[in-house]
Amino acid sequence: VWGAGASRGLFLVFEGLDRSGKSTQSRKIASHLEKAGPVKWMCFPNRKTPIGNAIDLYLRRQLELPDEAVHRLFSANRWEMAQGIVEDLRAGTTIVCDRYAFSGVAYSAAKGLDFAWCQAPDRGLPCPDGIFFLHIDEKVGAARSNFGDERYENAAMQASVRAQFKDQRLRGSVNWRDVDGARDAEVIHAEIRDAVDGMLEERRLHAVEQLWM
Ligand code: NYM
Ligand code: MG
Repeated sequence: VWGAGASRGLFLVFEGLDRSGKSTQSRKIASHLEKAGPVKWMCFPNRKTPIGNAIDLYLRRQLELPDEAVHRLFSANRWEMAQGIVEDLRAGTTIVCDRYAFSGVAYSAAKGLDFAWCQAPDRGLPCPDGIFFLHIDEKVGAARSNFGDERYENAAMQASVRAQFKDQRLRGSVNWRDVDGARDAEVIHAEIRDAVDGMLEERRLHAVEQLWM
């Protein structure tokens, strides 16, 4: 557990399937929060680190890796940022993050890896103050999807990932909110903004906790 304080930053995570609007919504809330103080936007995978480079090659099908190995790389890519996240939060910077450990588990478990095994390497990471899960149903997803040729960007995989995201082992012990992602972007943003403004003062009084511990 890392120190609480009235001035610490908030750690907000956006999760969902590919094309669910995470990038749009995470950037909108980051701009909104910038009016109140320093904000950093980040995403996982962070393709810029050496581990992230390997993940990027894997996703673009230029590198073959066993499912177990790439799962550990995705997790390591979060761990290499973890200390920096805690330091930023303590220094008063709010962090808005596009995908985190929840994607890590959902995508790997969707490939058939054991759910608890997938969760284990991310235990102990900084725990977000809020997770906004942008839910889109099959039909909306199919209508929106203009999938590229990255791995996982196909309807069968997305359906399987969607099912994994429902698992209580992901949602149970964290501040998880389902957001209907099928609506107009401004309407969704207004709902998220109200939720975040409502949690601002309350969450800061809590220490930054450790995920799934
Ligand atoms: N992904 C993302 C995983 O499989 N495991 C993880 O831990 C994370 C963070 O990477 N299809 C997958 C989900 C996406 C892909 O992410 C790239 P994005 O946000 O679509 O660029
Ligand atoms: Mg994607």
